[in-house]
Amino acid sequence: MEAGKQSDVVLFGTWYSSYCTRIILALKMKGINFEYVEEDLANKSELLINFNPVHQKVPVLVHKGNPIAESFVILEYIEDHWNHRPKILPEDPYERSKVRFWAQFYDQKIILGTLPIFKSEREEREGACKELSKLIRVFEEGMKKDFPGKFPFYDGKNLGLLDIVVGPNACNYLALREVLGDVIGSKRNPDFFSWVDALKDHPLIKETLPPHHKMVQKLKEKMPQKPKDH
Ligand SMILES: N[C@@H](CCC(=O)N[C@@H](CS)C(=O)NCC(=O)O)C(=O)O
Repeated sequence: MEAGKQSDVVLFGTWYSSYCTRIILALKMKGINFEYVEEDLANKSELLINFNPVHQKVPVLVHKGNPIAESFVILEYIEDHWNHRPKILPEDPYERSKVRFWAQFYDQKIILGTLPIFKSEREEREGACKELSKLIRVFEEGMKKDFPGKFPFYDGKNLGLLDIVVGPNACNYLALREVLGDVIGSKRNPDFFSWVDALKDHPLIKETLPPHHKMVQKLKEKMPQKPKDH
């Protein structure tokens, strides 16, 4: 942050991180003005490390000088603090618990389940794709059971916690396909991807997601480098 340029709400983020896009979506949805500080993760700022000494990761939201780390914690803080604006979570405690459960499943199982696809090749990659597709199927079935008649439950207007958690990550699936081929998509998981396609058309998501070509470039850079032949 530059001296003399202080806002009540400051987000430290990295443009290609879907964890950070979640926070931008929630702030925009609630109409909260904020200052954005772009972090270079290869050369993190001292401010970021001071604000998030435990994980040293983005996103970090600083509100009136108080740092908040971890995207779920930040989303819940935004919901608690600016509680009069459009709601991210349902009112009913049991409904809230189900939303939180599936949001965590998405982070802990599906996002992590994508990593082996990057790291593997040929048959091994095909196996990793099948495993990911199975996890997405568990998610699809769970959502149908827990939110009967509502999945894909995005109502075309308001985004809820699950849209905010899943959208910024899953909406990049076309970039992933451009880099790795037909690894994920509606052929294997039609319900999930029809929801993701609807989310991709939401105006707030459209204006907030990084451009497709930049995402493709970033994914290519993130691919493990093969050793060169001598
Ligand atoms: N569990 C964290 C994950 C955040 C995360 O993995 N951030 C990545 C960018 S996508 C990061 O800052 N990585 C830097 C590092 O690992 O050193 C959250 O939900 O906020």
